[in-house]
Amino acid sequence: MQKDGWYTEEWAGQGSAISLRVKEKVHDEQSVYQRIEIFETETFGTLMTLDGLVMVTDRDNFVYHEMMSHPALFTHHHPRKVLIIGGGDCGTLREVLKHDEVEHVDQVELDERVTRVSERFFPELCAANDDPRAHLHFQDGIQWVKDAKAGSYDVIIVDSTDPVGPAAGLFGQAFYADCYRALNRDGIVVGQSESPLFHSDLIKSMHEALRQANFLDVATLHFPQCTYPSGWWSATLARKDATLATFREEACCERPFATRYYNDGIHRAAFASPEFLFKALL
Ligand code: AG3
Repeated sequence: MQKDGWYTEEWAGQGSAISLRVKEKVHDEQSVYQRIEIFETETFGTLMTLDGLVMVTDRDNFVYHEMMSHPALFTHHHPRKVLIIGGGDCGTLREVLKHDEVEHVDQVELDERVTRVSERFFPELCAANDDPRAHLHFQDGIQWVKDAKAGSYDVIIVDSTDPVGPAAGLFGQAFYADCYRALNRDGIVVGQSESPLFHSDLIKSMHEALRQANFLDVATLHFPQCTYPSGWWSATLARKDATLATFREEACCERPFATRYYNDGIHRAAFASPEFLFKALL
């Protein structure tokens, strides 16, 4: 919602909202799937919303995109083949491609318009799109995983919108069972899992669904995301046949690329469970 120079996302049922002061709306279109709007804000750079919900701002997207990618990629012993479901703004893709071991990334986004609009308004997030390892597909991610060859991916990253509409299926057991099959022996799936404060029921149901899909270990990490509901966000990881408690610490400390949020200390700290969440997940 835009009113009196402010863009506001009201957080349904939570009696709270985020507002950003906007200079102007620079793009507005209705794609086949959703309304895509771009605003220039006063202090958060460019903002993209989908159906009125904040997806990306220039200023804080690095936290989300780094935490959706590096913890999983530094936990897997040798991530070569990566699948990104959603992720149309390409911020996650850019982080994944920072890893030299990664040989091939398939990104499967339902709405091609999100990527085309991002190429224009978030060129830095799309800077790696021409990398020969990156393969962009515009189709349904649920079907893609269903059709994927067994054992064909090392890491699957589900960079989705909230669990409503077409994204709802990305949080369910049937989809996780397909991910399990599509993953290699040591494979890891990671999905954005909403706010620990507002959506702990969802996080709990994801844990249950991932365990039912046979994953051996499931863990949730959390990080600040000041423009998403409650300002606090999470990602939930599941690993096929090993624990998520250890990661390639040396490789992480010696990474040859820059990060702005993620490092080894953040990796360890992000998995520490707040007491209420720990109890909710028992
Ligand atoms: N994916 C997470 C979006 C969820 C935000 N929810 C909300 N604003 N109500 C964003 C895509 C970033 N690549």
